[in-house]
Amino acid sequence: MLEDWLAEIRAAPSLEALEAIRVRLLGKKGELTQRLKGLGKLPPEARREEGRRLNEAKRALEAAIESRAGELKEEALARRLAAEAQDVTLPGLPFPAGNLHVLTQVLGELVGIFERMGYRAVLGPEAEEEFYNFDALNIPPHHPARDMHDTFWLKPAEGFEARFPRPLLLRTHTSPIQVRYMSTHTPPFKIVAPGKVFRHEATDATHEAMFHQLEGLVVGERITLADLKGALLAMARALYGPQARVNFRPSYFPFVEPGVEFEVWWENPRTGRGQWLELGGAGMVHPEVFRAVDELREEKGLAPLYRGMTGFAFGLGVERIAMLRYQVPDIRAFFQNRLAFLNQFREEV
Ligand code: FA5
Repeated sequence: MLEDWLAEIRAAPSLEALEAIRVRLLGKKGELTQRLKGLGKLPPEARREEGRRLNEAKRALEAAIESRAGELKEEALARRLAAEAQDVTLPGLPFPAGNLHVLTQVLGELVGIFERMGYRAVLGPEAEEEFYNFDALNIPPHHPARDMHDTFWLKPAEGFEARFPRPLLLRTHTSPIQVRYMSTHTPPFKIVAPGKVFRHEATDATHEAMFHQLEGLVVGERITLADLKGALLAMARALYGPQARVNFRPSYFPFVEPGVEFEVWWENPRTGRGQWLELGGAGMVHPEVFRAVDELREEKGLAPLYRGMTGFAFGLGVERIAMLRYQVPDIRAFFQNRLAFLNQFREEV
């Protein structure tokens, strides 16, 4: 009898089944409990013998139930752990690697070319004061040159007017950096300044309301137009190879005298055909700009150093270079953020 019960306990398939067996055998009305209760009806000698046997059986059953319960609990835990396990060996989701925008790449290349010629790269603010963008560059109010730069004016948020006493605008060119740099630095020096510029213009295939320029400024003694041409020719050769040529056409910018527009002879390696590519404006720094800089320096308590200085400056459109190099027919493609377009210009890594 005991062996059958023990076998039944060892085979109990679940904790519930085990509990049912325990109640059936050891519960208040359980089979073994009944027999223990029945001991009193036996004669004394048989009672002792039977009592010992039944109590042993009871202990054996309790031990077996406890042991089986332990087994079942362990099995249940193992099953739960298996079911809830995370497979950390699954391969991760591929994360697309980004890359620099094509215009950032071209600007970086241009800056690198000039850095190798000893220029220092500097930056200026995109939200600029009217004074630096226009007045100090010899473009007084009502000067027609202001119309040519259709300007985005910034209005201070309500309550912040006192923080911005002077009118702010989105710079229409990188030339204000010339004035900012000279007002705090001592010549001679050579700098380039890359960055975004903004014009409130109707857009078309070659004009955007936001585009990029690279400004250059060299100031020292006896700087000439020939130095300017030499610098631009070195840049053109670095960009387009030793055959590159640079051409100057007379032009007008209030902050240079004489002023030129310069073009670079560019041979399309795919078609083998060449063409003049108009890149930007340039010239010798106007004495009025040096005068404005010295005035500003005196206001800041710095020595006026620029009277009688010579220097050249240039400012070129970066999109033009990228459009020709990569045969991009519409400047607006650069800023539409379509990956199919941008992914064509992945850098080699
Ligand atoms: C200027 O902005 C002068 N600051 C350049 C300069 C600097 C002259 C230093 C003398 C000395 P301009 O407005 O021409 O000049 O613009 C320069 C170049 O920017 C143009 O030749 C052209 O390549 C590019 N550009 C001008 N407007 C746009 C536009 N809306 N979209 C794209 N590129 C433009």
